[in-house]
Parts: sequence; C-alpha cells; structure tokens
Amino acid sequence: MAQVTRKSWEAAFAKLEASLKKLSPSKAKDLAALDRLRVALLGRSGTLTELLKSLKDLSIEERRELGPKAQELRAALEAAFDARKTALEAQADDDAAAENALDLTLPPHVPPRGRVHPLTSTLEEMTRILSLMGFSWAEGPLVESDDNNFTKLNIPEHHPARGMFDTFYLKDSPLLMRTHTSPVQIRTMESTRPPLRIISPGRVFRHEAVDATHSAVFHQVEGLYIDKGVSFADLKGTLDVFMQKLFGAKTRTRFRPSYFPFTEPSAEVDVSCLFCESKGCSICKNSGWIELLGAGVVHPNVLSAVGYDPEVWSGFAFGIGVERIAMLRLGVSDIRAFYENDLRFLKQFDENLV
Ligand code: FA5
Repeated sequence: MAQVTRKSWEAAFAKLEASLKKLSPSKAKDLAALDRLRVALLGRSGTLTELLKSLKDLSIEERRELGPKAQELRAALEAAFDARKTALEAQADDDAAAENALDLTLPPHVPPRGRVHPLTSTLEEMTRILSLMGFSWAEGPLVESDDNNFTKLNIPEHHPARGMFDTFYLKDSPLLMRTHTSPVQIRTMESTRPPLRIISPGRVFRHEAVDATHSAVFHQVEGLYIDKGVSFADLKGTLDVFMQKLFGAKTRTRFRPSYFPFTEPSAEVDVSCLFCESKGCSICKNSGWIELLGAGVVHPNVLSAVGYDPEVWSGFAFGIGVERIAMLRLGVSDIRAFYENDLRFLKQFDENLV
C-alpha cells in the first residue's frame, strides 16, 4: 500500500464525503441495501474504518487535527444508519399491515343462488291447490309393513294384484319399501276418526325398468276423503277442479274404468293433452289424452280393515304421479332429467328462483 501522507489522507476523506452525497444511509431503499452500505463504510474493511486505521501513519499533530474529523463522521454515519433502520422497519410493518388489511372496496363474494327443484315446485303447487280445497297434510314412512302396503288395502297375500307392484323387500326383515303412498290412507284412518280429508305427498319405490316415463324411485300425492255420503261424483268434481287449477281453465278430465283392489269402482284419470289441445300429437300418442292418475271410491273392505263402518262412511281416494305432472307443466319429455342434477337442465326453470 502506498505511503499515507496528510495530503493523500485528506484527498481520500474528501472523496468519501463526496460519495456520501449519493450513497447516504438515508437513501437506502431497504434493510438489505442499508446493511450493505454499512459494511462498505463502517465494516472491518469499510472505507471509513480504513481511513481511521491509516491515521497511525501520520504525525501526532496531524492525527490530533484529522482524527476528530474522522470520528465525527463515523458518529454521524452511525446515527444516520440507526435512524434509517428504524424508519425502514416501521415501513415494513406498515406494508405488512396494509397487505393483511380488510379492503372494503373489494366487491363481495356472492355465493351462487339456489333454486327450488322443479319436482319440489310442482309438488308445492299441487299441495297448495289441494289445501285450498280443504285437504290437510299427512305423512307416512318410506319403509312400510306388508300389512299397510298390501293386506289392509284389500290386497291379501297371493292376490294377483300384488303382481302389479314390483316390490323392493328388505333383507332379513318383514318390511318393504312402499310401492305407493296408499298405505298412508291406512295409517291416517287408523289414527283418526272420520270425517277426514288428507293428502299425502312422498317418495315411492318400484323395481321397474327405467325409461323416459318410468323411474324406480318417484313421487306420488295421495288424496283421501271420508265422510257420510261421499260418492264418485265428488271424486269427479274434485279432480276436475284440481286439474283446471293446475293446468288451466280449459283442461278437461276423462275417467276410464280401471281396477285397483282398494277402490270400487276404480278409474284411470286422463287430462286433455296440453300440447295439442286434444287434437292429437306425439306426446299424447294421437289420442288427445294423457294418463295421469289412479282413483276410485274407497272399497268397503278397506274401511272395515281400519274399523270404519262401511254402512255409515264412504269416501274416495286418488294417487297421482308428481313426475308426470311436472313433465306436463314444464314440457319435459324424459323423466330421468329430474334426477341427473344437471344444472343446465335445472337452471331453465327461472320461475323457481328463490
Ligand atoms: C297407484 O299407485 C295407486 N296407489 C293409486 C291410487 C290411489 C288408486 C288411490 C286409487 C286410489 P298406479 O300404479 O297407477 O296407482 O300409480 C299412480 C300414478 O303414479 C300413475 O298414474 C303415474 O302417474 C305414476 N307412476 C306410476 N308408476 C310410475 C313410475 N315408474 N315412474 C313415474 N311415475 C309413475
């Protein structure tokens, strides 16, 4: 290293002071830059440290004169480093706080809005109309006894009518999945004194091949009215009004003779085709009519089975498939669409927005 003289020392000191105008601690952008600068100036081989060390090569007088200048600069620099460090740390805290802060200007997260399923809205519309007509709500379990599902409905064991219902029996149990909502007739009559007027909506199960109009799990609404002097005419009047309220004032009904063991007489009830106004189309198979439900006058044997005197009481009952009504109301041609949970299908029914 070259010989240190007063002149060379003063030149180096002046150069250092000049460089501090550009590279002062107060200009360090972050803590890392500040630390690099501190090491470069005040570290073990820092510029100012080297200048202080080199004072030893000067005379005593020179040291006395120049030493305090260098010490003064070191003290000033240390104070400046401390001040900048405090400021940068406070800034870092503020930045972190701002990052975690609640931004009230952000748009809110809106969860997707749900809709009522078309089967539910159809069921609600059916029960709304029927309750206005004086029917109250009754419920029964999905797992039923053979007695309630068949025997007390005048379908004794080995009766060929049991073949009409492909039943799911439970393993190692005398119970079964109900094949229709009619067992609720039995449950309600056994627990209520007449007169009564009930509807019972719910799920039913049949071991059936699934196609566009048949499902193995579907829904029915049962209706039952028991009083003195109830006749087939009451059934006709009730279903006429019900269908007109459901499908519009022009709707007509047609009763075709049929057979159910628990009603006598029994009927299949059709409504005039809504798609072609009974002119005949592919949906009604050119007949002008669509089959919707089974109904009839409650069989005296059913009344006797629940302890009602058939000489005193009479009544009518009906059982409607909810899916079939929903298909007609909403123009759905395949029953399976209701169960697939495909939002593209379900979103079509905007009337159902909750
Ligand atoms: C019955 O279930 C009788 N319990 C109805 C009844 C009640 C008659 C009271 C007399 C007195 P049926 O099996 O026909 O009847 O079914 C009634 C309705 O359920 C049918 O008209 C149809 O709309 C609907 N339905 C029947 N099977 C299915 C199926 N696999 N998928 C969808 N809907 C069906």
